[in-house]
Amino acid sequence: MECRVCQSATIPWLNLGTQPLANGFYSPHEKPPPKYPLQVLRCPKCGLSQLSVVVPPASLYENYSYRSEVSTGFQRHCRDIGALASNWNKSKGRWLDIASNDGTLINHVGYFGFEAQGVEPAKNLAAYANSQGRSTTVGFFPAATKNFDAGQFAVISSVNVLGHVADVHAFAAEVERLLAPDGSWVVEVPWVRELLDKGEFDTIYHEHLSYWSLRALDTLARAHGMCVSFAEFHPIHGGSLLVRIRRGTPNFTMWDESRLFSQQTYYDFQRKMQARLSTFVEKYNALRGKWAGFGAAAKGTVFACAAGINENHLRFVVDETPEKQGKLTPYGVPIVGLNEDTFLGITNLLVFPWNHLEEIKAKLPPRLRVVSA
Ligand code: DWN
Ligand code: ZN
Repeated sequence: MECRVCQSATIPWLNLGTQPLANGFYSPHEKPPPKYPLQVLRCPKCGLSQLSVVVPPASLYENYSYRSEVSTGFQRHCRDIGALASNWNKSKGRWLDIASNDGTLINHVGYFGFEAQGVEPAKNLAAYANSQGRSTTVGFFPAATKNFDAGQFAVISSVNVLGHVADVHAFAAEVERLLAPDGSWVVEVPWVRELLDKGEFDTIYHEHLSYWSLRALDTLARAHGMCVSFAEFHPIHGGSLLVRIRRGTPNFTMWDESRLFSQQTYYDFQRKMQARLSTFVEKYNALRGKWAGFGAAAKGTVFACAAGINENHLRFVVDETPEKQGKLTPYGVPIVGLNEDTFLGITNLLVFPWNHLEEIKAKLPPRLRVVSA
């Protein structure tokens, strides 16, 4: 299979067998969701990793249960993005957020004087965003913006989106068409170097088609007359690259990503993944009492399936997202909301979204024994 960015031949490095869709929550009267193969390949030239199979996007995103505004950490992060772009595009103007979810980012950048709008494929989320006054067009980018005038946006953002896209060249070409001559494309992606260093195997699932290096982002930008001109590291989602892409060839020195090109890095990853799983199993077996989970996160599905967790191990999983409550996780555990009685009778709690651990801990009764995935 060819690299979707630079067309080099790829090398397989991880096989996670068959897995359910990570956000495949289902009602108690429905059948459990189907499983698809989950195999990862790497590009020896640009450092991108990608999945071997693309699940049709309509089945993943037309109704989507993940809501950005549930995390206050993400809300703060939106302000940081707004402040950065405000500095780059001092005369402000129009801002397009691609895959804008519930409109959390467009809501925040509005405070910086931008006239912001979103485009979002999930009908449920777009309807919610519009009901909150966050102007949102329903549809997949790039098809949904084909009738938009060229060159009209001072800023285009795609925060945690590019990893979900199969045809990244069609995506970049449409960004370039819509961007004002001195406009900025703000891209945020989880950084594959962090994924490998920290053994974040649970961020690998069917929605995430690509795992980006800085070099791969720059290669994509250059294929469309643009280039990376700024990059910053953010701890969000396990360690992300926040990048500014614009036209021309500004002076930017690439970061060190040499270990992406060594096979040893990929062997080491397997060891880190096994170590995380066995640490959990040891803690689970050592702590007596009743267990529940917190966070019906996509990454929680991958972790639970790899660890063999099911309804015999966890009474329920708590999640504050209204769309997820009342359903079952793809690994068969009921999802409940959070109130003062939620943890009655529970002694141990497995927090799946380790990326929000501190925010979640602050909401828990101090008597609970908390284990992070
Ligand atoms: O790329 C993606 C990222 C942005 O988000 C998507 N493919 C899907 C999703 O991944 P995830 O589901 O692993 O994301 P989170 O943000 O780690 O999920 C956290 C879950 O925990 C959400 O369901 C919300 C929930 N939560 C909660 O109920 N109370 C989270 C916090 C912080 C809370 O206080
Ligand atoms: Zn490549």
